[in-house]
Amino acid sequence: MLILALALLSPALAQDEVPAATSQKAASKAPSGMVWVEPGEFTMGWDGEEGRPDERPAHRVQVDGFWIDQTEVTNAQFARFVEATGYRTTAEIVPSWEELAAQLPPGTPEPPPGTLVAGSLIFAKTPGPVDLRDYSQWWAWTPGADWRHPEGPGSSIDGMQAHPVVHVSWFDATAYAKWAGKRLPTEAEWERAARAGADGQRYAWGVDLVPEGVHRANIWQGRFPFENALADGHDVAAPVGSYAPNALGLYDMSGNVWEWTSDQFQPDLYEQRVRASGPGIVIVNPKGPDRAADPRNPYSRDSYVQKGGSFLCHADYCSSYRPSARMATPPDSGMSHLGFRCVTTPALWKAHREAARGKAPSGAPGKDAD
Ligand SMILES: [Ca+2]
Ligand SMILES: [Ca+2]
Repeated sequence: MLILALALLSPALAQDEVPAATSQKAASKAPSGMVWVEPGEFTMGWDGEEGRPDERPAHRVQVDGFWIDQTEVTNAQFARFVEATGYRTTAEIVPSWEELAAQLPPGTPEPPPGTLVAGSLIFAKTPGPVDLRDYSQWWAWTPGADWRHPEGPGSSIDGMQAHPVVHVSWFDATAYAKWAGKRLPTEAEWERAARAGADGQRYAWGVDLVPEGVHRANIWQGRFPFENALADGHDVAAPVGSYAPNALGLYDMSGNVWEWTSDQFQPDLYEQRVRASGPGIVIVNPKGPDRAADPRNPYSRDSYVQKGGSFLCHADYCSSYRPSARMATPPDSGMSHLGFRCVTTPALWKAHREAARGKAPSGAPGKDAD
């Protein structure tokens, strides 16, 4: 089901240079709604008991400083982008057979003309217990579902301006980020921001899932995927910022909706890294590989990492609200529990502001971003 969409070429991400500004200066000049993450080291991945093979081994990573959105991108924010640009999301465009075939086993017969339709995947509770290995039982391909119609035709985002935008593909998220003078975070940047200095801990806030009885994330309680006990107060996505932030002031880095990153997924990536660099070596500004090797999507060249888990994550099922947990889907995937947030750097932000003012690009003499 996750491969029902476009297999377009990946647009190149904006490349920015290591910021020359000091951390203090950068922190004091944060773009609206963003916070500064200091350059530094952290432990990426997790060797603890809940850790899945693709989270191992934990290894030391260093990333440059960057700003990151405090919240997931909201419907209101995404609407401004669409109004300004006329952008149409992947879920609103009928996929072509050529694009779809590239993600399917060779020899898959072409469907009859007119049967490919625009749409997205919507979560639907099952009537009762199901085999949790078969996620097709709780995901429904829904023609007409898109970011403005999150539950399909007839639904709307009226009154949901502060909810995270969903049904956005990686292409959509990347396009929004570029328009906003930002980019998607690398997986390393995202995980460093989520951990917020709490190095080597199971959760962004410590070692207990519900410390002192206070829910710190919008996830799933009860029996997945048919009975949600709602102990955290929300059945599906909540307005951004409904739960306490982490130590950096970032909301919903755990739960609510999954968040796209700029990195391609390979399940043994961390083993490869450590093998290539040697044990004990700090890996600087890692980025994903050039192409994915995703067992969930074996015919797709591209599959991008998502982080943070969602309102569907359950302690017995995936526990993906841990900062080290990894998920991935092809870049054309839209789902009702998948959104994003952006990062930017002093260099990238300065270039954006100059472009907005119609000035010469970064590097020209006499310019001043502020
Ligand atoms: Ca919940
Ligand atoms: Ca999230």
